[in-house]
Amino acid sequence: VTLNVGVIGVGMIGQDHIRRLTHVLSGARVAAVTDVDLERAKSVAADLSGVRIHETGQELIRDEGVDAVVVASWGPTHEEYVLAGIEAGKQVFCEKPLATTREACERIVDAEVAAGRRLVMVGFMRRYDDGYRAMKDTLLRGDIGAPLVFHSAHRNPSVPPSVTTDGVIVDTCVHDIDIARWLVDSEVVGTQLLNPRRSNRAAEHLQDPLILLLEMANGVLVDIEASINVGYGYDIRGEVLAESGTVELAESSPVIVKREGRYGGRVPSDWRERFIRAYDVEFQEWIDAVTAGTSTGPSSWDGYAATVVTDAGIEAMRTGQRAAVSMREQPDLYKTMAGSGSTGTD
Ligand code: NAD
Ligand code: ISE
Repeated sequence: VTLNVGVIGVGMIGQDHIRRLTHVLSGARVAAVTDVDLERAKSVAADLSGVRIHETGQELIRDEGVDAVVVASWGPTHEEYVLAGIEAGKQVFCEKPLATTREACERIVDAEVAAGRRLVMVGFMRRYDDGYRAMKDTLLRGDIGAPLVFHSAHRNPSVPPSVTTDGVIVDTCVHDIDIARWLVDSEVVGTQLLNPRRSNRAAEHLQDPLILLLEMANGVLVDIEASINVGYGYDIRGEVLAESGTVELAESSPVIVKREGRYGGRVPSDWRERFIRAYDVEFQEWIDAVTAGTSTGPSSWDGYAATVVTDAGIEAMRTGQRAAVSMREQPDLYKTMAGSGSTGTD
């Protein structure tokens, strides 16, 4: 059985996902694409065979030849497509963030609960990364005792001029927030934003780097350093200090080269290179689950939980004060979550 997938938004990650659905993974094919930039949709479709081009995302979702939908358009547009996917009863893989505000995420959670079954998976691919999985296994085994502090650094080589400081919290820190919830198995209850000395490499309007502090319900403290103009590469770092040891991500380079009295390895150039395997594993799990008529992975609830924190992070930035984080009661639909990417909460 081949799953016919429709892709909404064929920019950087949309094209990367189309490549993996077409050439890397099994059990799926791209049946339709759309983009507000129709010329871009046409040029992407030209490299594929038998792909329909739709003028709108809504039209693509209604296409009877589309079994499941990938939403890879800009964050503020996710809500309308995820809601339409749920209404059509189709499984939706939505790139992060699920939506850009708490209210939008709540509307999605409400619609999915009303549908009575899980239809949405959110693209928090770090949960499928070998490094983070090994960290989680170490913590679950209790080898180093209970976690106390999680240091997370998220460094991009550079960003387009359109990126704002709010966007860094909503689009970049959201990964660290999700992985913090998953690793230490607890919800965020408060957040603060700290502004270190600004990098000369950053555009005038940006606070770069920034530090977002998270207080978890189980007492763990998380510091997220987001630096988006480091120049030297795409560098994702993570270390958990626990009661009797630490666990941290290793460098991602598969080899170390020694020459002329020095040693070194490659720093990835961007997220596509750093998380290439994680995206593959994430998508294969989604394809397999959807084909089997089940659901898997980070849920709308996880998307909501992360965005509630990014909303609070923006509030903390505006006020300069700690912002409390409160979530609504978790609906039963999300209490028994299937799939290796899912996590329970406190
Ligand atoms: P991009 O700008 O390269 O591509 C987005 C595409 O969506 C563009 O082609 C744009 O024309 C199209 N688009 C915008 N609004 C649309 C609409 N209403 N309907 C249809 N198409 C629309 O951006 P990107 O870097 O590919 O990011 C896309 C999404 O993927 C964002 O939500 C982003 O946060 C997420 N993303 C996730 C990761 C990850 O690591 N998981 C990495 C990059 C991007
Ligand atoms: C981008 O949208 C991603 O999701 C990348 O994983 C992240 O590193 C980057 O900061 C975001 O802009």
